[in-house]
Amino acid sequence: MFACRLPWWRSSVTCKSWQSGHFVPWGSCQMLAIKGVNTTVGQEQQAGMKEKQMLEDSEMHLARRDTEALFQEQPKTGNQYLEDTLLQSYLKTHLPLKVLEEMHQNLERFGKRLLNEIQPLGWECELNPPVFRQFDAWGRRVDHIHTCLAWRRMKEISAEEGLIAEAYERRYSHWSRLYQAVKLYLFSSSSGGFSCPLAMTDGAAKVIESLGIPGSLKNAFDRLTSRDPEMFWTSGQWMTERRGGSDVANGTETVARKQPDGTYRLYGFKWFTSAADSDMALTLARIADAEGQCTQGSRGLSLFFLRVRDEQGKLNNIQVQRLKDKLGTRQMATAELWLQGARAELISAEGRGVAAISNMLNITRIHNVIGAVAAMRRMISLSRDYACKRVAFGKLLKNHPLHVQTMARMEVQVRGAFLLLMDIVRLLGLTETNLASEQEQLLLRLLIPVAKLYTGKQASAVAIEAMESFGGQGYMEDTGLPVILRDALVLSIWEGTTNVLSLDVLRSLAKSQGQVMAVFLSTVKKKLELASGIKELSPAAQRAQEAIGSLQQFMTNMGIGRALSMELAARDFSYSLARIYTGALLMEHAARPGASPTDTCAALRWCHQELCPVAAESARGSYGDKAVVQDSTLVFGSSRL
Ligand code: UCC
Repeated sequence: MFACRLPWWRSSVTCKSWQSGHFVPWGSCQMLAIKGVNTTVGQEQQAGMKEKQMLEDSEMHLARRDTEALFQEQPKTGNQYLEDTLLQSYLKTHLPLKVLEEMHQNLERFGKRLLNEIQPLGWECELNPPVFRQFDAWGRRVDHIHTCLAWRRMKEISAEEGLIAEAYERRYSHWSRLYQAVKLYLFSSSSGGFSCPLAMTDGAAKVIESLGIPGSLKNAFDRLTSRDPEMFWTSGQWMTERRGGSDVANGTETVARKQPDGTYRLYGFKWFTSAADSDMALTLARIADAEGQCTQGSRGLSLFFLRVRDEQGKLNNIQVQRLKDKLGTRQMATAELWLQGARAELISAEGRGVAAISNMLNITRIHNVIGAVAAMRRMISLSRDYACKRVAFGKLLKNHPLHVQTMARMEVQVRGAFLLLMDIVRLLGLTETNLASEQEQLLLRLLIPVAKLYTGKQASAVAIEAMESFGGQGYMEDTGLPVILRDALVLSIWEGTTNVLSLDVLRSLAKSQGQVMAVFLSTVKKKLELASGIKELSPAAQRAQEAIGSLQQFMTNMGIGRALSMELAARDFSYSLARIYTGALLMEHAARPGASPTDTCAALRWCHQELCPVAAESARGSYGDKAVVQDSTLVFGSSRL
């Protein structure tokens, strides 16, 4: 019965007990022999029923016990704040001591709360996605979006932790924004998708604040920025209509009709409304004149505020058509909504809707960067822990240099992205407290789309790479790893795709008549000056200097006027800005007093990559007329041209 047959693929370790249906490792067969259990066919025929049963019982027992011994260790993280040495070194370098001490205490506490309370809730949100019920049992239309308890608890926790409030109370002056961003960064990958409504809530608060908090919006502002869970509201950002999400100027069909009391009623179809369970929303619509005519294009768009439900919970003349069936962010309800006379308030100047909502977009894009850095950090932390536990080919993964090399490459990426994020929220904080120079404001305008587009791509690449570092386990749903990947994949899509954001980079150049580039170059050069004087960093500084030279040469050759070529170069141009600026930040961090050799190593490695791809591609003729024809032929074949 126990004749050990070694499967051909595992000749040295395992054997199979086919009769029992259990997979018995090789060691178990030997143990049976040692115990004196008779396992030959002849002897077994003489055994009574009782003995046979005993034998089967012991086989079951051993099979299970030995299989259990084969279980792999689960990767875990501890207090995320305490484990994040780069975050801590950044705060230590930049914050005034008193602010640092207060923040440190609070972040340590928050790190514990994330581990013990918030992470399990986040997983609950993943397991219990929102459910849409259109009709009640009696056929009445209810359009109810049911969210789970954990999701609603996330909303309360967000208020308690001041995840929005912190940025608007400004108790740490310009450092408040950075502090809020750090908390959101720690919260993001445990939040079960709640980071999304928080992004839009922050964006809405920013828009209202930038309008001077008009009396009619005071209540909304107070609620969006409240620490009281009973008071706290979240907001949606309803921009995308059925003709698409990028070309807002031409795709928006929603019409606003003015009412005798000065309010408006909105009629239209919003095709992609995230966090549809939110309390309020900001949305774009075209105001119809007395004849019912609307101005088309961007100049016809105005910005509106609306409540989603009234005090009794009744929808504001809104019908939910359905929930979106998304690849990721499934914890969060994204809906298609019919606006059928939704009561709304005009909050921008007529025809200035896009300019007004761009305040919101810039904030949600920063949140996107936060989400990207957080996803990368979480994947790498889990992968690092796994590498210290998992044995393969006779040793821990951490003792396989090739495995560690792959992880180190990811680590360089997340370090760069993290410093870019910190620099942006530092600039935002200065701007919001009127401490930013004009140059710093221009730099912020340029860096937001650059960081959003670049870190979105990094997050996808790092999440996939990190998933691979777990082998097959990384692909298993119940490890929680695929969720992180799925949720990261949206980061390069929503809030503007990579190409749309590249065009926004060009928009910032055009609007400032090139001033943003002058500020960019002078800022980078200043950061490099420090690094150039440090021997270990000088090769990186040298490469960055060369990249700046190439970038300037490219811009001279191209000239701002050559619109088509510049548009073709927009993506590579934006990547060049991201790589050069991030390289400068890594060098700056490595040049500070008390920097470690690891900081230097990260800066050097970052600068080993092609820092100015736009110059390299330009030299290859990638932006000329010939390239345009070649691109088309490659994609569509000559017959379709
Ligand atoms: O809503 C969505 C999903 C929600 C979920 C979000 C959660 C994220 C959280 C992550 C956490 C993990 S998705 C929908 C997202 N949709 C977009 O992002 C739209 C993408 N499209 C664009 O960005 C386009 O480029 C548009 C809409 C901005 C283009 O509109 P226009 O009207 O054609 O553009 P114009 O004419 O160039 O700009 C109109 C005005 C100009 O100002 P003036 O008139 O003074 O010159 C621009 O300078 O708007 C100004 N403007 C800006 N200002 C445009 N963009 C900006 C900007 N980014 N910053 C400052």
